[in-house]
Amino acid sequence: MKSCEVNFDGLVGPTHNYGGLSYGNVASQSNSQQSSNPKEAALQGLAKMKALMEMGFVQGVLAPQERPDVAALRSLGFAGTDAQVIQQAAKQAMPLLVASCSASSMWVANAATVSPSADTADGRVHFTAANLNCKYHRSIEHPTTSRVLGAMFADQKHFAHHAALPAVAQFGDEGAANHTRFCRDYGEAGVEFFVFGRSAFDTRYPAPQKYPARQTLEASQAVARLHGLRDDGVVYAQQNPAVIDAGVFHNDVIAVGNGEVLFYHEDAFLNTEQMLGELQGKLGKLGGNFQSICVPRAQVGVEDAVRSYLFNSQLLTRADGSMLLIVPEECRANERVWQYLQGLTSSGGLIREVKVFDLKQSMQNGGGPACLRLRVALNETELAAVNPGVIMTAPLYDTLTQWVDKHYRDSLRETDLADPQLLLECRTALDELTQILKLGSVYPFQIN
Ligand code: SUG
Repeated sequence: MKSCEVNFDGLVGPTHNYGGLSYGNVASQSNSQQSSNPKEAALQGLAKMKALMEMGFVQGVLAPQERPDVAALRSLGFAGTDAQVIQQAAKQAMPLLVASCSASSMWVANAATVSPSADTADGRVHFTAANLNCKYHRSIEHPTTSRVLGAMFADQKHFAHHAALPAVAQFGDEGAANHTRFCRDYGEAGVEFFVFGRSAFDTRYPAPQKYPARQTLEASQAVARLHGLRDDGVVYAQQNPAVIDAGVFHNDVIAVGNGEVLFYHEDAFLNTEQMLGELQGKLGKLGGNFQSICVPRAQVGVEDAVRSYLFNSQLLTRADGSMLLIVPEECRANERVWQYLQGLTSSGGLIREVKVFDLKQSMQNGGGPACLRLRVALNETELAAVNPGVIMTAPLYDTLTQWVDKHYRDSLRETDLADPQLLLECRTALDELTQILKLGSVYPFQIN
């Protein structure tokens, strides 16, 4: 049976703003308080989805969340009508209002970890929503994420959904941003590669000194157990703590994998040789031929990688088996990175083409092409079982761009977040969106 990898991209929500909420994420910190353009952000994301669809890839869309999250504010003691809750929070605790307004659910690589049916014990596709518990503004995403994923992948015969792990730092889980899968073919059993930043219970593993390591080994192991993965089909590796301290807050900022290929920076991991050997051995047992492309620090430094998001790219397999890299505009703007990419594609190696996308609105919050998509490998039967409303088509693209034009503002500053009208705009837009994407009732304002 034919299988493929579907990219479900996060649709940017109407409250996209620069809150400076993510300590350890250089872009989020340095663009804090700038004016954002939610309309442009959503259209940039949609343009990428359309381009991939037109290249022949199956493309999906994942809905944004209701913001401000009034229920989250109520749970922190603000009371009264929704408008009063927002206004009190603005007066007494602006950082909490900003967090409750974040459109961070757009970075759906952090929505969940997904294991394809060929890897799991019960032969279903497994999803574990990420608790994102390192940052308050992200920790409030998972209940709605679970409902949205449930509405997209509803058929229990094919899809199994797990609730987020316990919401404590020891089980900090950031989803697919620290997870890659290697395989010969998407429909065959593969090797799932879990990268963690620290161990919560084992002091032998080093930890970064400056910035938080968001993903723990114990969280990754729990996800592998929940999904029923075989020991032979799993490799764990530790991120180099020094690169976390240099701003690599997720592994997908320093490495990307697809098919039989890992594209990574020389400084990305600890014990790299051992890790590569294990990946080669385990994929080899499944008949695969693991290959790695290491970007030397002498050519591209970690700082250039963080600034350009070279590795936050989408590595895609084309119909002829060759590979394509989707990178953000910032890669072209960086001389060393662009030179490296020119050399890479002209060397006759696996990666033949680079395509550049303008995702500046998201990039300024530390979200590149890879952050914006959740990968789900599906066979034909499973793909047919996905809610068809969320699969991108030319008419859906047109409808969504019109929807964005109608509902989104083209400028948003921190002071605008205190305007209760923004909540009404967001709810009106999302109510329409659930009808467009045929999701049913998934948002708190639709349920309560
Ligand atoms: O969690 N930024 C996100 C970016 C997530 C990128 N995802 C991946 N690498 N997969 C984060 O740090 C910034 C929000 C703000 O500052 O307003 C933010 O949440």
